[in-house]
Parts: sequence; C-alpha cells; structure tokens
Amino acid sequence: MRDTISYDQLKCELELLEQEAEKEIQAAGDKETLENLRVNFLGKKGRLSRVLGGMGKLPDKDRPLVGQRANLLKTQLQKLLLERNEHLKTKALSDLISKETIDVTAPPIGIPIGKRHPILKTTEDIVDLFCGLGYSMAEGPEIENDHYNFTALNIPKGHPARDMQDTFYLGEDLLLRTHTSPVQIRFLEQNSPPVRIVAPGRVYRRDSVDSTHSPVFHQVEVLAIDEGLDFSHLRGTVMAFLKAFFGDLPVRFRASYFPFTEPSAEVDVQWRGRWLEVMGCGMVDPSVLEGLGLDPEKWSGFAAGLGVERFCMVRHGIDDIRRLYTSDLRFLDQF
Ligand code: 2NL
Repeated sequence: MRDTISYDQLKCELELLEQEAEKEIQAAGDKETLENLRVNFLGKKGRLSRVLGGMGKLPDKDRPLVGQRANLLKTQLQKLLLERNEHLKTKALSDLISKETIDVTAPPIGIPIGKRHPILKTTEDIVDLFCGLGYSMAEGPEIENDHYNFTALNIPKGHPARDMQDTFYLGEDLLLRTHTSPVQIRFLEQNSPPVRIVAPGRVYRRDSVDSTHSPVFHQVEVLAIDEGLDFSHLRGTVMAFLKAFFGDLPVRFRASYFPFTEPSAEVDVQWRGRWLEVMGCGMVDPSVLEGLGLDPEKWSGFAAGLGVERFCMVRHGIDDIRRLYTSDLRFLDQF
C-alpha cells in the first residue's frame, strides 16, 4: 500500500462511486436488489467507507473537503435509494391494479350449461300431453324376459316377431325389450282396471344403422283399460294427441295388424304435403286381457305406440337419426 494519497485521487474515486451507484440504483428492479446496493455502497464495510478509510493518508488540509464531499454523496445516495424504493412500490401497485382490472367492454365468454337432449324433450312433451288427458306414467326394466316381452302380448313361440334377426337375446329367456309394452303388462299385474298409463322408454332391435334406423331407440306407448271402451275412444284420444303435438294437420287411420291388438290401425299425418306414418294403435286383443286374468266381456281397452325419434325428427326437420346419437354439441346446442 502507498503511504499517501492525493486529494484528486480520492475525489476521482468518489466520482466514480457516485456514477456507478446512481446507475445501479436506477436499474434496480426490486427491493432486495436495492437493499444489497445500500449495503454495498453505504454499509459499514461498503465502498464509501473504504474510500473514506483512505482519508487518513491525505494531507491534513484536504481532509475536510473530502469529508464534506463524502457526506454529501452519502445523503445524495440515501435520497436516491429512497426515491427508487418509492418508485418500485408505486410501480408494483399500478401493475397489480392493471392486472386486476376487469375489462367491462370484453365480450362475454358464456357459461357452458347442460341441457336436455332433444329425444328427452320430445319424450317429456309427449308424456305431458297424455298426463293432461288423465294418464299416469309407468316405467320398467330394459332387460326383460320372454314372457313379458312376447308371450303376454300374444306373440307365441315361433312367431316371426321373436326372430333372432329382430331381438337381442341375452340368454335362453332374457332379452333387451323390443318395445315398452312389457311395462304395461307388469303394471296390469299390480293394478286393477280401470287404468290409463303412458310408458316411455328405451327399446332395442337388431336393425342396421341408416338414416332412419338405430338398434337403440325410444318409444312411448299408451294403454287404457276400462268398461265400455271402443274404437271411437281410441280415435278421439289419438286425434287429440296429434293435434296437440303437430297442430291441426290432416290425419288418416289405415287398417293394419299387430299381434296384441284387434282391430289394429296405423296412423299417418300429412306433413308438408306428404303422408307420414307416425304411430300404431288398436283395441287390446281379448287374449291379452285373458292372459292377465281380465274378463274381455267386462273390460276392453285400447293401446297405441310411437317412436320418439320419428316425432323429434319431424318436429325439428332432422333428416338423419344418427344426428341424435353422435353427441355433436354443435348440433345439439340448437335445441
Ligand atoms: C308402433 C305400434 C303399438 C301397442 C303398441 C300394446 C300394449 C299392450 C297391449 C296391446 Cl300392453 N297393445 N301396445 C298396441 C298397438 C301398437 O305400437 O308402431 N309402435 C312404435
């Protein structure tokens, strides 16, 4: 180490220190950096102290001047540190505020919310209409046995409707119901007439998929058993229902055949200039009543069945049944 140091040298060091300190304080991005700078420059073992340590080697006359300058520098740096600290605080606050600001002009994102499937809505509408006519809803299992799905409905063994081609069998006796009629048979076992019930539900048939067929589809069946019911009651009920669902459209009944009704009819409505078959119906076959222990001389009834998909497609102008089963939200969102 040298024995003496000149005033100019110390002044030069102080100026250098000032320049560096100012530059670094202005560049400090957070409180921690700022505190480190304070310790580095102004602390007990900091750079200013070290420069002042060199004062002992100054000629006496120069000491007060350098001391004065050093003190000035100290207050100046303290002021800078304080100012920078204030600036950082203000900036942190305004950053926070702008981050938390809600842009009230932004378009709404929308809350994704589920809704009922068009098949369910159509089912509920149909069921509601019959409830308005005094019917009660009944439901039953999708896995049925031979008796409830076929035998009780006058479809004996060997009948073509039982064909493996049409029915999903789960074993010798168990199968997936091919219609909701078994719901009504079960209901009649538990309840004595008069009855008026509407039976909605999922049914299964071994059909190949195309624009109008699906192996899984939905049915609503209605059944009324009472004393003195005849075809006029059936016709009046079907007409009232179709008018409520489709509006005032032309309707026609065509003679048809079902194993469980006699006589039977199919019903068409004229929709956009074309006749569309929309349901089947008939007077409950006496052998079905007998099978349930009901005297056909005392009780009579009518029944009707319809495919929900058909009603839904006609109502909404849907051209392909598969649209209802592919869960494409762009499609389903329309309903
Ligand atoms: C159709 C035709 C029909 C029935 C269903 C029925 C039920 C019992 C007794 C007698 Cl418990 N009949 N149901 C009757 C006639 C027609 O459905 O085209 N369905 C989609």
